[in-house]
Amino acid sequence: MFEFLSFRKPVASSAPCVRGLASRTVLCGTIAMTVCTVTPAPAQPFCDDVAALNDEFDDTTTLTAWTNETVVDDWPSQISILDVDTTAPGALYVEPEVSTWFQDYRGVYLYKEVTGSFSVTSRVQAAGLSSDVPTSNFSLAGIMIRTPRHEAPGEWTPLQENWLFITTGTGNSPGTAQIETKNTVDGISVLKLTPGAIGWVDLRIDRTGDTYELYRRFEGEDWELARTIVRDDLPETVQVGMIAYTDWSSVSGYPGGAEEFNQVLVTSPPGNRDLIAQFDYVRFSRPTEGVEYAPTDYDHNGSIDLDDWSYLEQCLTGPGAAYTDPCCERADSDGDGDADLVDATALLLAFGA
Ligand SMILES: [Ca+2]
Ligand SMILES: [Ca+2]
Ligand SMILES: [Ca+2]
Ligand SMILES: [Ca+2]
Repeated sequence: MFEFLSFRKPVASSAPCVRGLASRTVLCGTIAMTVCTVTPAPAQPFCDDVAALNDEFDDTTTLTAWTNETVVDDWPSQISILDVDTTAPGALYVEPEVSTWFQDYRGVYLYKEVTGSFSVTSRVQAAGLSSDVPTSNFSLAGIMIRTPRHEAPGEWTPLQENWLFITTGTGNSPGTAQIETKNTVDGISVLKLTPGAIGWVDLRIDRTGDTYELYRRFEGEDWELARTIVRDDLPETVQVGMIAYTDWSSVSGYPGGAEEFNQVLVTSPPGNRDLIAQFDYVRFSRPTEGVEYAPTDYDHNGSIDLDDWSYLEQCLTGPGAAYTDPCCERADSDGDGDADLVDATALLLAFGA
């Protein structure tokens, strides 16, 4: 924590410090000094490397850290309104145009790339434009993991989509809250719908190696496993992010199938878009429980490579000198309390193995 002084005339002032900073006033003769207190966020242990991808959506500028899947490859944006900490304070707010994530169809997707095993959690609300639950079928929002793919519209080929997701909103029963999970292998989707809940719902996907566990948590309840999916075809580095889509009837009624639909923007009317999606946060972490890592997979990402050397470097203490950062327990492959040449040699031998 540190403090700084701001000087002003001794007049009443309602906001002497910039937004969010605590302040107290000290009088020095006729000069009033405002002491502004800055409390930095707690330092992130460096072993939680993916936590750097977290977004609490309380800063309008963080939107640029997310890649918009359609725009980056020159497809039409299917977004009507999108902002962070603006329409909905502390949240990412998005209203999608007519769109869907099914088979080769693509909807709104804002993602980051993540390597290795991880857990992603988001707090999501999917409402209609003027109702608690959307009234157009398959209007949902949630989190998706996808095999990276970059093709301009003219280069597009069918049956190449590989992804899985969990969403909240309404599916085949418009106006009724539902949870949807969907697994798409080479452009063929298998979906499941289960009862949902109105309002904010927590969604989570744990990726451990090739296994994906999709969870949902309703207000005041515990996490419940919605679906387990095993995919050995997804690459080590995947896209992870937020999806939103609405009004399947208008999508399916558009002539020409996915290839034609993905290249146009269907506005409403004649469409019936009916989704307001809000994301309170998206948080990432490395799995810590129930996962076995190789002794020299120091950064716990499932592979042994130069990144593990970088990890060890941050911990090197020399023989017999104990490390202090708890993250360095991982870099102590022989468990003797230090990170030294023995631990470095173990890594080199694992490279050659
Ligand atoms: Ca938030
Ligand atoms: Ca590693
Ligand atoms: Ca040692
Ligand atoms: Ca050691």
